[in-house]
Amino acid sequence: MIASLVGSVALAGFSPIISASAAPAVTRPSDPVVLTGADAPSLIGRTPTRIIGLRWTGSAWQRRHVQVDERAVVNFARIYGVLNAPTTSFYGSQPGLVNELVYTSGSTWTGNDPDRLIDANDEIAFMARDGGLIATGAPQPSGTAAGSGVEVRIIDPLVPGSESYLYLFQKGTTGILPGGAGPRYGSYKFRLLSGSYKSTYSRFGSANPEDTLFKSSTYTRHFSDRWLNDQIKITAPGASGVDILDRQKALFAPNTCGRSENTFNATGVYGSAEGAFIVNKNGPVRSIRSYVGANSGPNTQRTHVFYDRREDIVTDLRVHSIGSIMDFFDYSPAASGMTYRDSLNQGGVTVDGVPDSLNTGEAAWEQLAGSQGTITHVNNLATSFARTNTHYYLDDSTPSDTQCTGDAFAYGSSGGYITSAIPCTDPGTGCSATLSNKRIIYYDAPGGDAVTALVYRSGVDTPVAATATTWSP
Ligand SMILES: [Ca+2]
Ligand SMILES: [Ca+2]
Ligand SMILES: [Ca+2]
Ligand SMILES: [Ca+2]
Repeated sequence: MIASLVGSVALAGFSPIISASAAPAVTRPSDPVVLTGADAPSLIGRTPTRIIGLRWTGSAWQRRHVQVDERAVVNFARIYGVLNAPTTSFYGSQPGLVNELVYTSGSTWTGNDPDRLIDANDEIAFMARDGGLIATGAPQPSGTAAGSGVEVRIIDPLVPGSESYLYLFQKGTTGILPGGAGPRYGSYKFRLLSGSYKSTYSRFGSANPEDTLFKSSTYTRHFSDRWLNDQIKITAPGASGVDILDRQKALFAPNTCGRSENTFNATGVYGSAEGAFIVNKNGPVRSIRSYVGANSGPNTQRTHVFYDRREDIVTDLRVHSIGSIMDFFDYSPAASGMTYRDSLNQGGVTVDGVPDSLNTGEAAWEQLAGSQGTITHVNNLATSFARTNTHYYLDDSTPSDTQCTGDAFAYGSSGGYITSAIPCTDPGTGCSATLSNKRIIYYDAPGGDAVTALVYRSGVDTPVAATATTWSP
């Protein structure tokens, strides 16, 4: 609007009364931009640790956090450190038959990407909010290699006309790089109580206690074993910072304790469990925790990606046919007083241990908000088969259902509950049906409401877009 006014005034021969304003910047404060090597072909063949990010302020270059995460298609027997694939069989499943594109690591049996340079399936990540102005006429940044520039144009399709630019360069051999990136956005400390992963991790039977922490300026998460995440503290401005989580839980059905996140870790009531880590990575833009193994689903995989204001949890079920499944967050008594709402119950109810009556059905989002902060889950369940997802909710300090794990209470317990039969999803037994859920969690200050959640929902449905082209001064 302003641009067209300026244009018409100028055309009429008058001096513009408003200076030509730049396009609005992309303002998705919580969302990342993730490019693959294939999206930025001129980065292919470069050394990951030599890639840096800069933005142009109009008068100077400023360093921004950028991260390269290598990936490769890896055989799951390799992830388990078992080399006689595909004959190895866990519960009748053969991880040696499974090959998936995963993050790689030399600190696990997954191993490093065979191609140690940036290749087509590696990812380059930074935050959308870190873009700046277009660097037209800007000089080559000091400390960077001539001819290495890549311009990434970022747009928010929900805000027509918006654009920001982030520039990627290769470090040069002389000169001092611009500064200004500030502290890393998060810190992930994988701490296995038994010692180092490759020399002490029990992949075939017993529990593997951890004291693992992710911390950013906005939230803290804690893990006590592979599948056991048991802490959420929201530390956004104004939030109380109390731990509102009992546990993220997994069950087949309420009151059915034969399988749970406890048995996924090991020594369930029917025996033991296999498990292994794909990767534990602490990075300046995002940290990544990815693992496999949930009882008779040795290829079932979960990946947490921790950004500073957002956590993505991707769960890929790979197991024989099962009757139903639940994936829900059970909050702690410290969540009392928060308002729970979801896409089917936008008015909300109070989390207080007193039962509530809610509409049921697959929830596109869920949220708890109070003085403790705001947590909004945006759900993205994808199945290759028809399903009925009724959504689970229980707020009851004296629940009649057995609390299979965690404390004795159900505070705002909520999440997906697929009540229809699930066909075999394990390629380790030759099956091809798929179930994947990408749960995107946003952590915010107190005061979130249904509008907050709807904005996040539409932002996930229409993410920021980025295009990379070569740049030179
Ligand atoms: Ca790769
Ligand atoms: Ca690579
Ligand atoms: Ca209640
Ligand atoms: Ca509980």
